[in-house]
Amino acid sequence: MQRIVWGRNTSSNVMKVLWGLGELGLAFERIDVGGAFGKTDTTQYRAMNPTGLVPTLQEGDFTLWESNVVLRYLGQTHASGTPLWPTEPRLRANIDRWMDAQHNVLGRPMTAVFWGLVRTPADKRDLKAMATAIGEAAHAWRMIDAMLDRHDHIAGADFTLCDIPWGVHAHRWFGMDYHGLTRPEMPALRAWYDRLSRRPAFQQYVAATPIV
Ligand SMILES: N[C@@H](CCC(=O)N[C@@H](CS)C(=O)NCC(=O)O)C(=O)O
Repeated sequence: MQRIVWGRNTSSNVMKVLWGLGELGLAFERIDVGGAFGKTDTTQYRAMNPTGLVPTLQEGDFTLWESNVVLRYLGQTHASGTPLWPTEPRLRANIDRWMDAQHNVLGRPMTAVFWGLVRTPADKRDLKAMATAIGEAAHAWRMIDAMLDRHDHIAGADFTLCDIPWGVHAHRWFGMDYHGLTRPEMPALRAWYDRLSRRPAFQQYVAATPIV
């Protein structure tokens, strides 16, 4: 079955799907759309994904978008009942909530930090808004640091689907020093990030792409 990921590889939401596919050892083709590549406002793309955002996954005649939903779908179809995506309802719900929290708690401030530091020239930055966003992002990361103080991964001892969305953003959080980000120390978070950095699929689909 042909599997296609539509989306530029510099997008955090595309990276989640690529990393997930890599963890599962699933073959796919990727087509650059979005950002400078454009092509997301075409009739053909909007028919697949009416949001006009990336990523979009195509598997044969099935189409899916929303990165965390795509991860759950891949977990369900290729890793159900494994530590990555267990079937026991409470274990799964725990993983699920951390995936939602990435979008709902970290998403907005992290986007503001990233756009402010990486995609806005230094003389055009709104420093007050940046400081607020960094504080809010740090609050979200502290939550994760507290989990990682208790176990090696966010939901428990094992690497699970919820480590992927947070891990993509951890790469930016720890990689934005170059752009002038100063962060509060969070040793457990840093140790987890170092563990993720040893995973081949993370290296290939997240770490190898410049933060731009
Ligand atoms: N909730 C969506 C958000 C998707 C999203 O915001 N994608 C961004 C890139 S990270 C996008 O499409 N930006 C416009 C573009 O790249 O052209 C998801 O998780 O897939």
